Amino acid sequence: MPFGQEILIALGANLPSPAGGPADTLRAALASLPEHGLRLTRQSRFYATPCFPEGAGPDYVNACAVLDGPDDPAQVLAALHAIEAEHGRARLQRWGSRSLDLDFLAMGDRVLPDATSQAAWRALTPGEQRTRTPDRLILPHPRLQDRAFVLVPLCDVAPDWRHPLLGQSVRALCGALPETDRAAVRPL
Ligand code: A4P
Ligand code: MG
Repeated sequence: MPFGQEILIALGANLPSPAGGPADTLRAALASLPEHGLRLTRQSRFYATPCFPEGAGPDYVNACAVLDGPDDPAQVLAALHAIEAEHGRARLQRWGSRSLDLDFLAMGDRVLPDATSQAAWRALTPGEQRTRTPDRLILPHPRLQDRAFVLVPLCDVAPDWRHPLLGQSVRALCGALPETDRAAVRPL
């Protein structure tokens, strides 16, 4: 199989699944990557993180990973959706609690569907973010730069990856977050 650019993903869970608690589910999801044509290159520590939005559910366990996989981003997203489905994710509500959420953060320096659309998704107000769901793959993930529960684990595995439109590294994006946000993301 031809392997493409480095794939960055985020894993999150705040409800039990058939595999067990959130950390067990994350381990099971990582173990099942090869069955879906994805190969784990690096994985972050697991972190306990306060639920966003605050008070909307139990705390999450979050992690990030670097993968090798198909050169076609649509195939990567389909594989991530298949793994979510295997681990009993129910899509009850946008931003709602879930037994496994896999977000496709980035694939090298690819921008999808194009720079203008990616920027428009990135610029949504918090209210619009809650109500609008993209009907196509957006890369880099439009909320990546805002979230300590993504950037702190991502610093473990890809501190030097540079956002192709913002021009900043993961380390710099993480450093730009409020210290209180970073401090709330604690290694398990
Ligand atoms: N889609 C488009 N681009 C992407 C991408 N780069 N990665 C499409 C993944 N999916 C992408 O996604 C909705 C649609 O977006 C899909 O059809 C997909 O094709 P979804 O995963 O079904 O929706 P969602 O997870 O409910 O929404 P979203 O925006 O992914 O939510 P988030 O942003 O993942 O937030 N608090 C803590 N502490 N830790 C968490 O991990 N996670 C969330 C979910 C909320 N609060 C959290 C955490
Ligand atoms: Mg998601």
